[in-house]
Amino acid sequence: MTRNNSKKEQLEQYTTDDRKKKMTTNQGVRVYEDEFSLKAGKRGPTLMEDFHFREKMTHFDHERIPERIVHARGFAAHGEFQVYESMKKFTKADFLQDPSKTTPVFVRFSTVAGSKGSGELARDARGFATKFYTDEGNYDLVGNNIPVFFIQDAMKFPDLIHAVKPEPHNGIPQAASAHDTFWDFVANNQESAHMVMWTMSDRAIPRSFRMMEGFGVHTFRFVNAEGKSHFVKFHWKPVLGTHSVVWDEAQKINGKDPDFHRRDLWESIENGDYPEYELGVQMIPEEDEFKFDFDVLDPTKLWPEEEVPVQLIGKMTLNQNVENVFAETEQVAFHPGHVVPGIDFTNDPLLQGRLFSYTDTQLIRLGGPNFHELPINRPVCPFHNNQRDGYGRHTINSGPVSYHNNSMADNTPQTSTEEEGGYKHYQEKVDGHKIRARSESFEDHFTQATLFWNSMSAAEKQHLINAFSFELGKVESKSIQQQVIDMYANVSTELTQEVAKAIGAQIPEEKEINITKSSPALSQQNTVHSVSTRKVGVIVGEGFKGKEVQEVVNDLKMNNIHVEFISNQLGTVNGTDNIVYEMDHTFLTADSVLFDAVLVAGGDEENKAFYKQAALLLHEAYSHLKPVGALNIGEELLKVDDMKDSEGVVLESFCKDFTKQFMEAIAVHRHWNREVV
Ligand code: HDE
Repeated sequence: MTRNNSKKEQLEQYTTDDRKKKMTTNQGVRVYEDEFSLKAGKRGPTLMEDFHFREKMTHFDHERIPERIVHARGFAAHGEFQVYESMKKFTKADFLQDPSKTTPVFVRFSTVAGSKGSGELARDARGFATKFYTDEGNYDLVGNNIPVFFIQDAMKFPDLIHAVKPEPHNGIPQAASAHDTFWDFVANNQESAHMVMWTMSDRAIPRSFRMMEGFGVHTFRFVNAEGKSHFVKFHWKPVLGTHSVVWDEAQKINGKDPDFHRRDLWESIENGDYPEYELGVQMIPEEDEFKFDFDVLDPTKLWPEEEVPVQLIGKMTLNQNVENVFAETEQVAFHPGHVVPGIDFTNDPLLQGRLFSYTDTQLIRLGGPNFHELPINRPVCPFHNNQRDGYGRHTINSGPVSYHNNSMADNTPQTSTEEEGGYKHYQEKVDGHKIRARSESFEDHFTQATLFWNSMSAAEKQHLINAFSFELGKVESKSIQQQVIDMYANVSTELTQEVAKAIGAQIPEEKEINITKSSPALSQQNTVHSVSTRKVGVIVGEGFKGKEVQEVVNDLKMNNIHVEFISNQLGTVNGTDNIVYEMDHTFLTADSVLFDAVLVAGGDEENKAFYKQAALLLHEAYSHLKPVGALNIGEELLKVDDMKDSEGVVLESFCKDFTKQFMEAIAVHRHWNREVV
């Protein structure tokens, strides 16, 4: 279904439905035959004059474009944004003035390191890029799901990416940071210490694109109509909370369903479970620039929410899937330099370098300077200037004049005053020597890495220890392992000692770490918990207790929990009381890692093979700390290994209100206490 917004209306002009049409060549000539090339005799050679074959094959031969140098694996959707109340006091950006105004958006989520076909559950940062099609032109908020970055200066970006991508001599490993060159980079570029804490944390393996935060990372500026500026950091807060999977599960999902995240987004939108995110801003008045113990221009630092609160200023809803992945998701071109009046840059040296890179990369990826004319990239407001020609030009600019100043067209297209909406750069006074150097105020690489560690729950700390131990365990060089251990001795003694033990490295001398501060907002433990849109696999066999199961299933569905039935065969499975369910999966096509919870609902009492399969699913879900439940005979499966006494294990015979307790267990997401041995 196409929903109406100004961007979708614009895209409709370019959308073609080929169904029920006559086939033609690209020149519009009707095609007579599309299976056999034109030959000199039935068994003879193909003839050059076969224009249909030539055209079809040539187009096919040129179908691919270079994948993005980073963030190649991505998925996108359309939606809308609305501000809660006018932000006039802080910014003149038109789309942030009027709560009744709806601005179309297009959002692309991505992993960073992997190539286009890689698994989506890689341990990695996620891209979270939003294009707002405002009435004043496109505004792109090109962010990540982690609020800081590995490096402080764009100069180092090619080095960072070379280090994390597959090693060039053998092309291994794909979509993974667990290898020597990445960790060699980390140890020798210690500004990465803070970001690496995040990429080793649960944040790097999100449960869903719908359940991760987004961050603009850099410090931008809001500028109001009076010219007053505030430093601003942007946040996206998912309404469903921020949740992750566990590492063993992530690796298995990559095999069972490498499209897990895109499928989740696609299906949610198709089901009408529209993902929602609130836009938050942290603001610091310009005059307070030097009041903090971090430099506001340093992209390896966050602004603790307890010190600079996040104000929620609007909501984005993703409500429409793309029509065509190549035309939209692949051809969309984001750029942190696409700003509108009221939003401006700062001197963050990472941001400054990005302002160059994003147009540059589109020139090769999208084949020339006219990529702004591709339907997905076109603003919804008119655009006029004297730029002309180039590969793939669509616009037919009429008239002889393509220069400024001119008299032949009354000096049009005309520039605009600030009052008319002309973009006037913020007039910051800059005065300095030309110098290649890092500011001393950027030199503390460890304080916020420790802040992050201090803010984690016990389970999250354990995950960090495990992640470092996994990644460094895959590093072959003992020297690199030791360098990283020595580096993290500056962050946390506990972390370093545990990891050093796990990988057989030398435990470094204990350093005095005086950072005791923590920021509760950084822990996912403190996020929103909800059952809405969670997916439960319900295992049923022939003869299940119809009414009883139906009651549970209906209650789950009423709470917007998605139920999928699993059995040993597809087709229908019959319960008592004439209750019949159509199966969604067999034990072959289902896997516990694809569900948020598993429920064994009973049936097939005598079928040992059935219960063996059910037990496998259940036990794996249990080992990934998921809620598991059992009704009737299924309970036997949970009465082993002390499972029945564990958190998040719900047995019908032990509770009065099974469904209520099962849902409470689902809302918790993962029962971390089970990890404690
Ligand atoms: Fe990017 N980045 N980046 N990046 N980035 C690209 O642009 C770059 C950085 C981010 O879904 C590229 O069109 C440099 C930070 C996202 O299409 C490229 C530096 C953040 C996406 C590029 C950074 C990001 C990209 C590759 C250091 C979070 C995907 C293809 C100075 C705030 C957008 C493309 C999409 C993509 C360069 C650092 C986010 C090469 C030079 C920090 C979400 O231009």
